[in-house]
Order: sequence, then structure tokens, then C-alpha cells
Amino acid sequence: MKERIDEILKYTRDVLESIKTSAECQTLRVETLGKNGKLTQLFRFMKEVPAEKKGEVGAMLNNAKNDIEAMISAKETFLEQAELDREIRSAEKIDITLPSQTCTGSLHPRTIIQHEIEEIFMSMGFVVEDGNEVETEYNNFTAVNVPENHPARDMQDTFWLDNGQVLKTHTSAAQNRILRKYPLPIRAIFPGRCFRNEDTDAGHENTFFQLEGVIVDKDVSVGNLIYFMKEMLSKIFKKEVEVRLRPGFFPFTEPSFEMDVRCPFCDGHGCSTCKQGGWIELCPCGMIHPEVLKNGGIDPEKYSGCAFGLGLDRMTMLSFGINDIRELNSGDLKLLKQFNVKA
Ligand code: FA5
Repeated sequence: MKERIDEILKYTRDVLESIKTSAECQTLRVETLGKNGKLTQLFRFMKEVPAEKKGEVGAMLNNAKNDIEAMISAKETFLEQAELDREIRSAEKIDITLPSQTCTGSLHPRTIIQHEIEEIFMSMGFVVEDGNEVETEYNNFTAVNVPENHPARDMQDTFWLDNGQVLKTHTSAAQNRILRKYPLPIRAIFPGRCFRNEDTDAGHENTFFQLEGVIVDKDVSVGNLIYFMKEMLSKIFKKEVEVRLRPGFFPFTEPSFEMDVRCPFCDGHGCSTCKQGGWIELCPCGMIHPEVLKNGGIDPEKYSGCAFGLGLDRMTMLSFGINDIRELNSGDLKLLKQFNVKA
């Protein structure tokens, strides 16, 4: 009997070594301990065992039964855990070829408008340039005809760094670099973040965006300025718009204008957007001052130019019906999600 029990124990160990799945453990359990299992059959011989040996043989058989069950259970638990790990790992596997479904960000409304305006100007032959946020005093003021101690500097109070540089107050600070960078004729736009040391309210921020444009060529006139602005505004508002020029003042343009657009929301009849006036003040502009051309290495006797400086936040607020500029810098996801254009 002992030999037979040892054989079954050995057989169980050997089979367990080669088993790869928990289902095979159950098969082995049935094969050894099931109703007609190898060990179960030995229990049937108990009735033939002499009475004085019954205790010893019975103990041997019970021990063998417990050992077999323990061996099979241990392997079964090990294999079940391995199977679970494999399942989890395969479920977590990242297929980088699948299109992403979540976690796509969205563009800020200002960025949407900026991209739209960039597309429009690029289609008219303009290059899109970048500007610095920290600028030299020369580029921000002197190069655009606002010399030291000129009262016009007070119109754009800003943040000065210890090294004498400034956080740029307007995108015009990039003009000098762009005039020097490109061969003539030049058509460029340059959006950028600007800073001014001023109180904030619904229409003013200390950090805001402008989008500036310059055109320099032979015989550039106010007519060119009006044409390009009308084209851009008509495309943005998706309808033919009417513009008008009023006299303005900027040290870097001569003559200088404020360009208004006939309110595209009420066609000039008067509404809350145009404050019942029928016109919206949108874009300061003018003919580039000869001094600014000279500072940019361009002969004003041969070339002329025009420039405009659009308030990008204002344009965004008009386009999306946002009535407080501070919303744009608030990082308020509830606001931004309304303009959920996929990046
Ligand atoms: C300028 O900054 C000129 N550099 C624009 C220019 C360029 C004129 C080229 C002529 C030729 P102004 O300070 O007006 O101009 O600002 C232009 C626009 O920027 C304003 O119409 C307004 O829309 C926006 N802006 C100015 N200050 C703020 C502010 N604190 N908050 C939000 N937007 C502002």
C-alpha cells in the first residue's frame, strides 16, 4: 500500500511540475482525489486491511490525501495569480496606434481668434513673426520714436527689470527687429503678450495680447491699410464690413488713426455691443513714421509703410460675446470649455 501511495504522490508532483493553467489543476484533483481518483480507489481497499493495521494505513492514506490537496491548491493559487496578472497587464497595455479619445485639450478662445487672423493674413502674403516678452528699452520705446523723457512714455507705464529692460508694453516693440530682419518689401504680422502697469477693469488687464501688422513697400498708402483691415475684418465677422478712420496720435505713425468698424452685430443701428453708437473702435493704425523706418535701416525717401495694432483680447471678446477681459486670464475651465475646439 505504501508503495502505491508513494507512486501516486510522485505522479502528482510530476504532473504538477508540467501544469501551466489552473484548469489543469482541477483536472489533476479529479484524477487523484475525485470519486474514481487514483487515491480514492485505494481507500476502497481499507476493508481488506487487517484490523490491527487499519489505523496505520488509514493515517497514511489521509496524510497522502491532505498532501495531494495541499500541493494542488498551492500550484492552483500560484497559477491563478499569474493568470490575473497577465489579464491586468494585457488590459492595461497601451496601443499607441489607437486614436486618443480623452485628454485632448482645447484652444483658448484668444488662440482660436489669433490662429484665424494669422490664416487670413498668411493667405494675403504676410509672414507671422514672434516677439519677445522682455524687451530692451530701445526696441520698446526709442526705436519707435518715443525717446527718453518723451511724455508719450507715460501712456504706456510698464514693469522695469533691474537690468534696465522692460516687459514689452506693445507689439510695436518688435517692429525694429522685423524691419531689419526682412528684405523689402515686407508684409508681416506679429501677435504677442503685452504688459502695462495699469488698473484692471472689464476692458483693461495688466497682461493682454495685441496683434500687430506692418507693410513696407514703395508707395504704400492709407488705401493699402484700409484694404487689408477691411479684408481681415470681413473674414473674421463673415460679412462685408464698413470701416471709418478717425484722427489719432501715436509717436510711431504719421498720420495716425483710430479705425472703427460699423457694428457687425446690429449693422450700425445700435446695440449693447456698440453701446448704441453703431461703431466699434477696433484698431489703432497709421503710416509708419519716417524716423521709425530710418531706425529700421530703411530709407523713407524711397519706401513708405503702414502699421496697425489690433487688441487681440478685444477682438476675442467681440467674437465670442465675452464682456469682461479678466475672464480670459482667469483659467476658468467653465468659460473655456464653451469654446471647446479640439487642439
Ligand atoms: C498701441 O499699443 C500701439 N502700439 C498700436 C499701434 C500699432 C498703433 C501700430 C499704430 C500702429 P494702444 O495703446 O491704443 O496702441 O493699444 C492698442 C490696443 O491694445 C487697444 O486698442 C486695446 O485693444 C489693446 N489694449 C491696450 N491696453 C490694454 C489693456 N490694458 N488691456 C487690454 N487691452 C489693451
